[in-house]
Amino acid sequence: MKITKVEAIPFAIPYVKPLRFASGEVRVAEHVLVRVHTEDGVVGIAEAPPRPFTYGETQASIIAVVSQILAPQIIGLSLLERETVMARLARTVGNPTAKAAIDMAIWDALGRTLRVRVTDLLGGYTDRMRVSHMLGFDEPAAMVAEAARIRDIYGITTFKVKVGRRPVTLDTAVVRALREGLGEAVELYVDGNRGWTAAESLRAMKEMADLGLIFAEELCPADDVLGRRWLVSHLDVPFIADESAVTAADVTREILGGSATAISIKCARNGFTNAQRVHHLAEGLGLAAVIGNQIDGQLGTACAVAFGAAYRLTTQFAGELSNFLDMDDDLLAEPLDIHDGELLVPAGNGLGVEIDPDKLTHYRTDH
Ligand code: MUC
Ligand code: MG
Repeated sequence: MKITKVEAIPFAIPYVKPLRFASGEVRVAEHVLVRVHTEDGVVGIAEAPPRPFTYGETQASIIAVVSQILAPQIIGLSLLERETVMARLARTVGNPTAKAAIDMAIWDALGRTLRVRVTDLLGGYTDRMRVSHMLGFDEPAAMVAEAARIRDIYGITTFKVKVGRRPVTLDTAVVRALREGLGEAVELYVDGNRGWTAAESLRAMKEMADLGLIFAEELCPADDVLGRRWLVSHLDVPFIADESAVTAADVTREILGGSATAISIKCARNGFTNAQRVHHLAEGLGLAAVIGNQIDGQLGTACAVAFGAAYRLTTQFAGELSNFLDMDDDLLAEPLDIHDGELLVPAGNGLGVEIDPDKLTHYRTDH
């Protein structure tokens, strides 16, 4: 089970519908496919999505750190030595999605080697998740039409609405239009990606008090320490820490500091090994946890559903597993299929998904 090679392959797939939010926008999925090879001829796969506005990584930086620093430190280790892999990767600070993709590709290779699904190695709680769809910035009517389309085609009835624009009424009007247009049968929550101040956030939440929101996420920066604590203490819905709580230590700081009351778990930035740490911490603290979306492609989404379905806690709420629907195409040989508002964990060994070699040749950008 020794690791013999780690590849980092850049690819680019355009979005049909770019996603816009307070901290940035994504028009093309310029991700990195990571492949971990073993001496047994097994290849594990995962994808790293560069999000410079969230973690400071770029496609080029991910390739450089994987090939120049991280890969040489883990070649020769066994797939079973995942704690050793973690310790070696931790010698390099930052670079969360680069490290996460290596970790998840190792789990995939382990599942393929043992002929079991990763989701069963992790926890095996269930075989599916309810899906929540993220709606990027647009005019109210367009966002209602998009949500209705996603509901009608895929049966999705939970929507995370991007907010954080100024004036706050730009966004509160959207959320009101969604509630009026889609009715009480849908679940709605909002994510500000740090776009508002604490005072703007509270004003917006008061304006939306009658709209039955289930969560508010990262409305203002966690670095506005007292402001954020003040905001959270005035809310009557759980406040999700997303980009402010990447590691288990961050989660501890944000929660014990009163700056959040729930968390987003994103495999794209934690891999499975650190996502387990965050999950177990959340469970121990009694927090709600939502499987978040790093604007993942289908491979990243296969990772997210494998993790989310593995535990009771992460299946309590819909997981953000559908934004690959906004992409023009994908690398997977067999596309993921959302219906009746659910995504099933793919059935095969490891992550249960394969890369289509022709698609990879077409979309890779290193030749
Ligand atoms: C999200 O939940 O914030 C947008 C920026 C990012 O880092 O992730 C996405 C979705
Ligand atoms: Mg978020």
